[in-house]
Amino acid sequence: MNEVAARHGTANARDVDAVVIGAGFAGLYALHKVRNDLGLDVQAFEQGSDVGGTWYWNRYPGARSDTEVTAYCYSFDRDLFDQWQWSQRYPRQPEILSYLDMFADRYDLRRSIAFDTTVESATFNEQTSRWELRTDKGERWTAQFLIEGVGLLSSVNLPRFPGQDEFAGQMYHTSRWPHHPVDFRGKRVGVIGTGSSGVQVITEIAPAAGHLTVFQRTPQYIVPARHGPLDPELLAKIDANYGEYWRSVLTSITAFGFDESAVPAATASEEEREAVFERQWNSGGGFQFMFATFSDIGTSREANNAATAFIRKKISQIVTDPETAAKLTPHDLYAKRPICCDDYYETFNRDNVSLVDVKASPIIEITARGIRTEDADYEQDAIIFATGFDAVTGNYLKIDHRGRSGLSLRDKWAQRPRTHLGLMTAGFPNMFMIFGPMGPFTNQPPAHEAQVNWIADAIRAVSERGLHVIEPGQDAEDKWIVTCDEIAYGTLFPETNSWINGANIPGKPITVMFYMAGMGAYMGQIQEAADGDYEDFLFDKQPVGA
Ligand code: NA7
Repeated sequence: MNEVAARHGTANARDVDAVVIGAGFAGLYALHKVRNDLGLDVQAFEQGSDVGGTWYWNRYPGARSDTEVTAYCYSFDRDLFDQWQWSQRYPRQPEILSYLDMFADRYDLRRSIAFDTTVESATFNEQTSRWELRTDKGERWTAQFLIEGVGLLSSVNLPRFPGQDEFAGQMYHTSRWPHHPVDFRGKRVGVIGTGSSGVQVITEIAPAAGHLTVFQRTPQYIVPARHGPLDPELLAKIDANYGEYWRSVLTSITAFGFDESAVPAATASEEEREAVFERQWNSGGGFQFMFATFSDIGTSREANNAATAFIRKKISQIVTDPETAAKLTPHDLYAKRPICCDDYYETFNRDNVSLVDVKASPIIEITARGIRTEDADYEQDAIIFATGFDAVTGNYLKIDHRGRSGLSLRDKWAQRPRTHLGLMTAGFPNMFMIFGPMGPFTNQPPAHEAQVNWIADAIRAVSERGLHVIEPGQDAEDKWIVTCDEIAYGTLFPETNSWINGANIPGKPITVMFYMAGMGAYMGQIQEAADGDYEDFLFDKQPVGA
């Protein structure tokens, strides 16, 4: 223990080369990479009692990936890809969690993870150039490098309605679901929220519930998923040229592994457009509907209108009660995270399902017996909040980060989050984010791998130079923000409100939080940063005497 550490109250701290926060897809790969490949001494922390991240927490009925699973997995280990047999195209939560369990065992990761442990603060000590961390267990750790895979969609958004604590029935949030099965048979169940989680839980429990009441604030465009077995042709294609498949994922826009359209909607006649949308509706997939039909659904108002007109027509054809169909029909742009779910609109034809428009008649209170809107009381035995997350920045800001000169990340990001490449933020040396703000808006696992590989290369670059610290220059960060804004405002996404721009959380700054040019362009950007000898970054050595 050196004198500086003792001065800073880290006398009882345990020192490691790197700390990883989070044991989901991102954190597990980061731990493997920096511990097993780079050979660093690493400690990881995870709030949950086991590995899995999103797939540990989101255990609600119906929870499943809506990304084709061949691209919703790790790519770096070909044997693992070949050995693991997925049961279907969009696996359910337990299967994905088993995959991550197996991954942790395969690489012997658990021995380096402290579970049930929350990192409360991370302070950069400029005298030692090390991060000092405090956990909720009162432990102190120091590390040269801090790598955070804290989850893009993980910090729970639980609205507080007056009277909420008085409710006498059961109350759940989709992302904090109990580990035991919940029996809704014969019960009156209310679901608040109709995003990706809401639509999955609604369609799954509707057949069992006595009566299901859906409290919808904003209708969304929902296309079928078409769950089913994996496509043998796709598997054969991947098998024949594994490297090429993953290259195609990483050079695409969405990183989903499907063929994206290069055809603008305006070049097709109305009949051709209709046929393309119909084909995609029948083969399923939300991102596919947005990106495999035409190239400009997310950027051209006309193309977007064509897609929304098609989905609106489907809703009116499927939903038999015109009043319910009208409530389910969105009239805004199709420019949120695209959702897919089988039998969603069909569910509203069931006698035991009803829909309440809480924009027209807001929820004013939760009583002992149920949900009270401005117009009516709805008695419930159980209420499910499917109200989403304080996305992208939520979990970063829960940790009290202090960078150079005591700069607080909460202060730095008060108006909007700022990063360079979604990976680092100026003034917070050696702190890496996996899927930090202003990162790519894509399927996550392939992007996690690319980002972690970049982080590992950056750590290597620090040690090869015989130095101690890397951090982005302020100019580079400023330019990246301008780039992200320019690209985002060339799309339709800033014109709708959702977690993508922070508009789902009252009081949160509404701002661009992604690099919207796609995975291929993003890969180019991070590659250029490394190939350009990190000229946008500042390097430093460890202070003398540290
Ligand atoms: P989302 O997509 O943010 O959806 C949350 C839903 O909850 C959405 O329908 C909201 O309506 C609704 N909501 C939120 N707060 C309220 C209140 N106070 N009253 C009524 N309704 C409310 O979260 P998900 O968990 O479904 O999915 C998030 C992502 O996780 C998903 O996109 C995937 O990438 C995985 P709103 O639309 O805001 O009017």
